[in-house]
Amino acid sequence: MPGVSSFRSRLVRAALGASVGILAAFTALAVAELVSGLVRPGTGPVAVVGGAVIDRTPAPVKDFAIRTFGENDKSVLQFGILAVLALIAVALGILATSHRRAGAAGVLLFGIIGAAAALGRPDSTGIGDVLPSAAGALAGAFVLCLLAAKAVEVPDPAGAGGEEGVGGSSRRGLLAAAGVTAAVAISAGALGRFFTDRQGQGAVASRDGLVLPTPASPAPAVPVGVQSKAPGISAFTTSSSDFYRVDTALTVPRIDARTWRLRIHGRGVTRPRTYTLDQLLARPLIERDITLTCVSNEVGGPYIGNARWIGVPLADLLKEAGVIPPARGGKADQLVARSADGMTLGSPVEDVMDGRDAMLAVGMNGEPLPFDHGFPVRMLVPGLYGYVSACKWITDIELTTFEAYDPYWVKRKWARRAPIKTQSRIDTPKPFARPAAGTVTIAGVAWAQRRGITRVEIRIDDGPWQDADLAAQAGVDTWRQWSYRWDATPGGHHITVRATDGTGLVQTEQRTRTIPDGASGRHSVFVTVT
Ligand SMILES: Nc1nc2c(c(=O)[nH]1)N[C@H]1C(S)=C(S)[C@@H](COP(=O)(O)O)O[C@H]1N2
Ligand SMILES: [Mo]
Repeated sequence: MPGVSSFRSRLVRAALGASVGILAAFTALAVAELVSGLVRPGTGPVAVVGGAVIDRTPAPVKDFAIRTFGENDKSVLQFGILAVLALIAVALGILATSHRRAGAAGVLLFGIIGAAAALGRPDSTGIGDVLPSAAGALAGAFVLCLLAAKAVEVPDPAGAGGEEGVGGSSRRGLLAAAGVTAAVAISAGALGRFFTDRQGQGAVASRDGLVLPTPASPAPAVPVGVQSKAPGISAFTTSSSDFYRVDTALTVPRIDARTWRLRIHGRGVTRPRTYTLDQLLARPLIERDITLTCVSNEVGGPYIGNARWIGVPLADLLKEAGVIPPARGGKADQLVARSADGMTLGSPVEDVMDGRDAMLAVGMNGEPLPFDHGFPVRMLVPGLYGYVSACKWITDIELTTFEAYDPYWVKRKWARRAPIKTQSRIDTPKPFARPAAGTVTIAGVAWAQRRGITRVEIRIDDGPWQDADLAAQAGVDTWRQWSYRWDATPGGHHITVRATDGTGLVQTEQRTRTIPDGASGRHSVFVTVT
């Protein structure tokens, strides 16, 4: 049966080609890992292509990814990239068994894509960043050609070649070459990881060795009564490990505090300066409870947290640099913060200098900032959403104008100016909970940073608004807890909350999306009382 036999032999060859393709791709990634580990960690092809994908993802899709995958969104992306690469590797491997040059050209094309992505990264330091992708692609193409040549020598197992002789030796030759390749690739990859980790260890050591000075202006003891006793309510102070994380960094920057620098320059800066961390730490530090909120937080969503931050007052640094706030005739109205990973965020200079506790934070909940939250230094401006104020891994502050420059998110259609909207959230009961009839405690948080919360009301179904009990207010920049004892009757009920802020404004009923300047509307949960 020649038809069956040739079909089988084609199948065998395809399977060999596919394996060769996967091995070539693996080698390419491993060599790229080694080179990036030696040259500059974070410039490997998966990292830079992932970064490019994140930057080009339309805001609604990004929002969807954050919502759906939460803080795993980046693992999902990395897995997706690897899955796509594997499929292409299989295709190129099969192609290479008949058209070796075309297969190799395909691998090189991917090297070019990786190199272009590396150059396009906002934190690219130049042509050296293409090395990992270039070296990986060359190694991959070489392995593909070598093994594809050996694979085609392997005869059809069902054919006349037999088990011994030519067939056996070519099979052994392919296996040996594949084995050596795999061993070399695994070693290269492991060595690359080692170099990358070693760089990270310098950063870890610098963090471990950092002792935060006692703040000159410590935060007042957290007032008694800010924490409601209602079971199921959020903690008043969010622990650093529970604190939400939102950023575009595929791999979290690990910066060595000993080599870190912050530059302050730009329009109206008469005395530009560069600071080391020690210089910042030698200044009088403040400690404050501040609630940070993400503009991507849906009504009722989790992207809000309250921590105790230690930092350097930013307005003082700006004054020393010669900056004058716009209201007093200053030339710059926008402060653009840049991070080590190339992020840009723009805050109104007026807000930073109006007396609020805008700071360059070095501590979070009594410890140096965690890497995830911006070690060694991040910016915080109470009252503004994170994307226009809370630059993590900050390295540069440039004074400019809103007219002259649009930072990262603004280029992606988010608002230039984004003060935090008055909002409230029901923490308990959870949506679709089935509490027993009788007294049910409804509780949650409300926030209107800079304005504070003066009233929270609860409505059951279409009933009247009823005042909730307010926990103590720690300050205008923190959220405030509330609770309400509900005499719950059997059946399905909608619970809705609304807050009133310190200006007397009642949280709007009008629903808006998160883009362009934050979600509005009222949080409501449905429960079935049994
Ligand atoms: N370097 C950098 N800083 C950043 C971001 C980022 O993507 N990169 N995201 C901002 C956004 S959108 C928010 S809401 C806050 C979140 O800070 P957190 O992750 O510490 O909670 O960081 C801000 N600072
Ligand atoms: Mo955000």
